[in-house]
Amino acid sequence: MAFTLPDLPYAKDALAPHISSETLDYHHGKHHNTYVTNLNNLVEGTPMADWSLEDLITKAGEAPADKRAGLFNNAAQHFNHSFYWKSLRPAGGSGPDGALAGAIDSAFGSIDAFKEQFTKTAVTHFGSGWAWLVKDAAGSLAIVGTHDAGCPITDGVTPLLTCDVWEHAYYIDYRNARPAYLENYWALANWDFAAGNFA
Ligand code: MN3
Repeated sequence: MAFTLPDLPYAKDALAPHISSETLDYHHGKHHNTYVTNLNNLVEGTPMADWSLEDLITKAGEAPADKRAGLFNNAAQHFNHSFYWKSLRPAGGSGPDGALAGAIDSAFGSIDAFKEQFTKTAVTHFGSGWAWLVKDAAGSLAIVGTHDAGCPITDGVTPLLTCDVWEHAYYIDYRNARPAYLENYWALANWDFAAGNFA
């Protein structure tokens, strides 16, 4: 079964002015779509066409050697971007509350301290990659950065929220100013999505 590009869970102009519809045209319509197309081309006509997306990411090492890197990169980027679209929602929603807010307080001290630490991870990440809030098997929260297509499910942790820090995520709106993109990210962070993943 072929993989498909998921629709954005909001209108293309719904994240403006923080993230423009032009950015989403390129980021969702071109970048993410290309990962899906590449992934389908790599698995077509092979036994891996029956693998789940999660298996393609966590068991890419079992694929033929000449396909491993391409499979991992395109499968993980499909997962990461699908997760990123859901990590965002139009501005104006509520902050974290309930059990997730309590877990953030105990892991980082406060919501503001969490945001500061996540922002630092995202802004100082060298080159292309992702910043994530994750939960480990014991239920503890942590902030991790992954390089390029890196995806935290390969480390057995549960992602709760992510921010794409590849330049294509912010260059149209913010040029080289990754810190400005991160400031605006907090207006869009989807805490309901994070809470659902935490539960
Ligand atoms: Mn991206």
